[in-house]
Amino acid sequence: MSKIKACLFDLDGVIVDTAVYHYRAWKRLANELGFDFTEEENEKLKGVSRVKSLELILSWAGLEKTQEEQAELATRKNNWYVEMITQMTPDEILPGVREFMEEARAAGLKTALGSASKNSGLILERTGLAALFDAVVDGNSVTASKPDPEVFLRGAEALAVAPYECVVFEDAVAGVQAGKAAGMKVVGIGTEEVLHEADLVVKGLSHLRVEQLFDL
Ligand code: B16
Ligand code: MG
Repeated sequence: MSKIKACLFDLDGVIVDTAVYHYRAWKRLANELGFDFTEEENEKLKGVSRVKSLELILSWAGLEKTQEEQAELATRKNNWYVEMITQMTPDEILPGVREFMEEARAAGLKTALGSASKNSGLILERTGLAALFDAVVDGNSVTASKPDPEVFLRGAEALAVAPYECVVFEDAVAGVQAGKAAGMKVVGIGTEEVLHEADLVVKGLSHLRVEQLFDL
């Protein structure tokens, strides 16, 4: 008998591709401030909190801002981002996600979201996925950013299961590290080259069957 009892899903890059909206909004902010950043630099923002993302972007441009200015810039970016995600539809759910979650729930597994985003509620509502989650832990309820395990430990707690009974699904290196630091199994969504610390790597949830979780 397998010990796996729950699935903890990251949001951006696993359930939906909101990275493209984050990128557009951060780029618009950078351009308004008179600079730009590369797509390669943008990769470093994945899975990282809003405040930390802004700090990184400003450091790439060599800009220093006061706390008040930083708060205003983060709000400006978030307003553009929220404008975009408000237009999201269920068509933007990544391939195989709904089917995998339904299969997991039918197999008796519990499900939770473990995301750094403070906008996860709106995204789950717009995509119609909210009802498939037994618990949501996101940037509104955690203080430490991935690779700290807090978000996933809180997810296990909310589902009343032990960490070793959970599988984390993550697309970011920091997220894979957070899952491992929590003492959980981790399925990386992406490439083996980048996510080699995961227990198993697949291209997307359409390439995975729930029964494979029981062999991890
Ligand atoms: P927000 P995840 C993360 O989502 C994104 O990957 C990251 O780019 C973003 O800065 C972070 O959420 C915070 O998002 O500004 O909406 O609070 O991958 O942890 O689901
Ligand atoms: Mg992610």
